[in-house]
Amino acid sequence: MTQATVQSEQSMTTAKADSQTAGLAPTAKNARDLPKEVLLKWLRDMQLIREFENRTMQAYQQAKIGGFCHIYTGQEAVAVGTIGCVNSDDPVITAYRDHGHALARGMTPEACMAEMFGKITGCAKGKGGSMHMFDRPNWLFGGHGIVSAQTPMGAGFAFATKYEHEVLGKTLEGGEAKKKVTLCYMGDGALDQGAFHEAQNIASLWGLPVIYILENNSYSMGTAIDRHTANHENLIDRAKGYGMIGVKIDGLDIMNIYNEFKPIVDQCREESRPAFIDLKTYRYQGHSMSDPQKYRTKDEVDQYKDRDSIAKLVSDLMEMGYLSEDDWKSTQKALRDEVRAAIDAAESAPVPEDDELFTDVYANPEKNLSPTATYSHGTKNPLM
Ligand SMILES: Cc1ncc(C[n+]2csc(CCOP(=O)(O)OP(=O)(O)O)c2C)c(N)n1
Ligand SMILES: [Mg+2]
Repeated sequence: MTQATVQSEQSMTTAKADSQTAGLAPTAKNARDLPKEVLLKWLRDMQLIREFENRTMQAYQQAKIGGFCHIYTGQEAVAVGTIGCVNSDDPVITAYRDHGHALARGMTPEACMAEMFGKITGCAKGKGGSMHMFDRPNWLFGGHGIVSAQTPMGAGFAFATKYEHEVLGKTLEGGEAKKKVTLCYMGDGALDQGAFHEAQNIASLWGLPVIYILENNSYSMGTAIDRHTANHENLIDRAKGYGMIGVKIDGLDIMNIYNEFKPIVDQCREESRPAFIDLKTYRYQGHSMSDPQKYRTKDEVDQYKDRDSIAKLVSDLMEMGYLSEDDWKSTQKALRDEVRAAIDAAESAPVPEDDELFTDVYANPEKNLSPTATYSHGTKNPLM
């Protein structure tokens, strides 16, 4: 396969959403009034993430995936529910536990899995791996491994979209500028990083439409939140200190997430202001694939599994008459097949050519401003 063929195939696999004809978020006030298709799509996406993550763990244990790898099971309702409240061309940025956000945003399982296998068909052509899922056509800007590094960038995206709308009157590409909201996800370990406080200050001072979504799973690696964060039960007070909207939401019930989160998205978009959401959730697996989990009990994990967000949505949809036992079985089977196909495709895809090492690594928008000014894609970086 030539490089050109690989690249055009790859952009087809990741480019599900067309930024020019962006999908709009639904408008119903209550999740129960949403069209049946929307609710079934949520269930499908959550189960896709669960299946994908279970197979990722297997592939990792078989040493088909290298590097750090963080599993999202337990937290599915957060990515699917919050992304379900925004338009498909609103920017999204997150930390390293990012497979769920990528899939919820519309990245194909093939592109996501191949990225972890280090293959050229991956969303970052195999150079990013598990922690760096990027999908420009679907407005996903990472996947970031440095705790809290994404929080100032979230403010930056909100600044850019506000500037396009209010100052330029068009996008940098010359398209229609709209009022956009940026979703910036973070873990509880990012709460006390200085970068986050600086970002909140600027976001509030300049009225930036960014929503910081704290995926509060109570642990930063092996350190429980009551051991790493002061006044952790009243985190939204911190947001108020910065003059931001601050709301605490139960993140295990996707209908509840929609009901509480959608009005905040609408307000931030309309009034161009930032928010901080303390979304309580739980991760079922260890911090990463190498975590003996001595810091929590099996009982605690089981208590959260008893409140599983997928089981809750299945039972709600059955009670509403939108889903039968047979439908659910066939959905699960179809997703198992889809993820298996993604694994097979990742396994058989080629690894990147050597010159990929120097492609898409540096950008030189301003020629002559840096010693790498003469560098162009595919050529050797003069600094190396
Ligand atoms: C600045 C920085 N310090 C330390 C680390 C090491 N580290 C990686 S993940 C992590 C825990 C972060 O936990 P949290 O933000 O709660 O996210 P979660 O893993 O729960 O999704 C730490 C300390 C890092 N990547 N970056
Ligand atoms: Mg955490």
